[in-house]
Amino acid sequence: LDSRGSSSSATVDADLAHEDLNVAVIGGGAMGSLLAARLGETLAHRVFLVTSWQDQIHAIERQGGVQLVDGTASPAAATHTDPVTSRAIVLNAETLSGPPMADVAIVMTKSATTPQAARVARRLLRPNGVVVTLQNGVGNHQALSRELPHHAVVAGVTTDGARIERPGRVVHTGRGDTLIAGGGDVHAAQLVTALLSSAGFACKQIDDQRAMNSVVWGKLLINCAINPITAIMDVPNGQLLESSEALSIIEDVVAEVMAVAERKGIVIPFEDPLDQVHTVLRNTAPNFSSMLADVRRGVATEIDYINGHVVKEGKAMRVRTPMNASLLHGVKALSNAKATAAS
Ligand code: KPL
Repeated sequence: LDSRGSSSSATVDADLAHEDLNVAVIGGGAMGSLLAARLGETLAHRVFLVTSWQDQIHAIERQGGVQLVDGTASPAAATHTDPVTSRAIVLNAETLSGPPMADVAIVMTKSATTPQAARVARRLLRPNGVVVTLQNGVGNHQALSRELPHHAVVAGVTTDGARIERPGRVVHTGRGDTLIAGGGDVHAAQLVTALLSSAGFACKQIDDQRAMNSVVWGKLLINCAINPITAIMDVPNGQLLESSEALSIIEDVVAEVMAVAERKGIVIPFEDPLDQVHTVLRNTAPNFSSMLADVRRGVATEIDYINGHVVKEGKAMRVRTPMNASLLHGVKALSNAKATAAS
């Protein structure tokens, strides 16, 4: 565990029970909306979704909450199931006011905007509050620790899938696993694990010294193997299982990420990493990866924080990462072509 990851100076009030918490979810994309909806649906406490996406704010205010469609049973379920409206109060990230009221702030924004999200978290969190990152990419828990040195920081990863059907409505497209590591504050990690478990996520806490980097690199491996290929092929996750070319690229990507992680002394938290990628592809088969969604919307992707990070670390460690480099360049070229076509 690196030094920043374990630098939280606050410990969580041991009397806090997850049922009594006020929870702020920062970031109104698919996974942020899913968390707010699931937490608001099952728990008695107050859930706030903090976003600057105006259409999302208006839709949630109009509906009185986030609409949630459970499509986890089968792709067909997503089209036949009526949405439930889950209690969640929407807050505009740009006009926050009032005293700090959150006990837990879960950051769900893109990695590129973590510093801004951290400032929102600082504005919302009570003195003993906990900040959690369940974002894709590497370096988020360090960035949060820098901005929030007096709060406990918990890092986690999730392989659940979600997609925004329209502003204010999210589809839970696939069940996965959520791993939580406290980086020195075991009680904070316990609280977050209890919170997410009670909202129906298959959540497990891991506590060994290297846990934080381990869970983050585990998710990094999955994102490296799935996101850029789905973005380039323009297909839902499950379709990669039907393509021998995609499966062979995935094998190379996984081998490269494993080699870099090994050289860095990071233990990937899966018995069989390649099999884990296949499991995530099966569990989130109808899902459009976040990177494909970004490419389609013409917004910046997280490629620099995913395959780009592995390429950078590989160079520093003298480990070759040609497949990750190809995917990095492929996605960048795709985004540039989209930008040129739009201008
Ligand atoms: O994290 C994801 C993403 O799309 O960013 C996966 C797990 C691949 C689900 O789509």
